[in-house]
Amino acid sequence: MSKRKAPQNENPNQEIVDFLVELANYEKNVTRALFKHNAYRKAASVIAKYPTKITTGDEAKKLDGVGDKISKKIDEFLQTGKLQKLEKIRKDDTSESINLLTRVSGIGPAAARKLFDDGIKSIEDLRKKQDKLNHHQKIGLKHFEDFEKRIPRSEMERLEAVIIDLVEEVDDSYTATICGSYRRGAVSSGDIDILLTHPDFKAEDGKKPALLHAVVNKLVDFKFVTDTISLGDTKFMGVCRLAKEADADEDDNPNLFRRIDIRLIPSDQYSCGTLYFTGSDMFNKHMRGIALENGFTLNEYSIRPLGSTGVPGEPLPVSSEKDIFDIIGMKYKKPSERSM
Ligand code: 8DG
Ligand code: CA
Ligand code: CA
Repeated sequence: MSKRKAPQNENPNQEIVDFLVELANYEKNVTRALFKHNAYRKAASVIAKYPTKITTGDEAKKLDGVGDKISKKIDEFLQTGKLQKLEKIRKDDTSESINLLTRVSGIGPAAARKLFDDGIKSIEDLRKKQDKLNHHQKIGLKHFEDFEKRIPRSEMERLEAVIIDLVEEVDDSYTATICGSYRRGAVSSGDIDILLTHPDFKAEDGKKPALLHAVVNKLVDFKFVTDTISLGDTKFMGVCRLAKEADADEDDNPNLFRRIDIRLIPSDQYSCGTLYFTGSDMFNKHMRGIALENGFTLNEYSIRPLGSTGVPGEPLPVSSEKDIFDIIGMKYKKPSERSM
């Protein structure tokens, strides 16, 4: 999961959206109140889509996902131009440090709190105390500046071409799809989310790690992958970068290190997999809700009917993402229509 989110487009309520996102991050990283985190995110998401300028908290409250407390905060912000709660959070060194530490790949809210309690408050402190970090966190720190930078779509296209070529050289029966924000058409992406499948691999076969490892080895041999964070039977997490083009100038070919994840998925689960890993995660939550309302349970592996007792049945056969929308009675949405 990448940590830097794309800036939203200009919006008449951008300032409200921004303070809600800031509060959401605070609740996730510092207080670890995930319920509040989700409430702020949901409100930010509906307000981001609201077409006209909101002038009172009551007006916002009519939107699904904006409750009493958030509508009061909107009033306070509209009337005073700021928020007491945010002013306090911003002045508080604890939350500032914890927020900063969680920007390192591999450092979650719990690890950040622990490091903070050990006296680590800055990236510089981290560099001096690397023995406190695990392998993933060390790589996250090593590439901290690069991982903070989003990947322009033009570079994503070049990354995609290199990956698809190399995968094909291993075995042209593979299918590889870059999912995440890139598949949704985003102008920039935080990282590279690759899904991989092969016709010889079905869920009933159990594990086939060799299919993943052959691809990873190829990417390493080619020096496209530069670091391995972790390699399991179905998931690779690592770092990659494009080779420098001889004639390119520094600006359009900065040749930065990028986070890459590859997941190997059985071919009969590929549609549920690409649907899930294309997101957005708000869209997934929304779609899972609709599935449930219609008696189905949907996750990254399968869609299953819920019996009258609420126990999921066997996975339904699906051969495209559209099949899944059809089953739950939802109008098909192209990847570019899933960015909520
Ligand atoms: P970005 O990298 O450009 O910032 O955006 P993204 O591609 O949409 O986000 P991501 O964090 O890389 O996650 C990729 C997709 O995975 C996301 O769009 C939907 C799905 N996903 C969820 N929940 C989670 C989760 O908790 N962790 C991860 N890794 N992926 C998730 O729906
Ligand atoms: Ca990701
Ligand atoms: Ca991504």
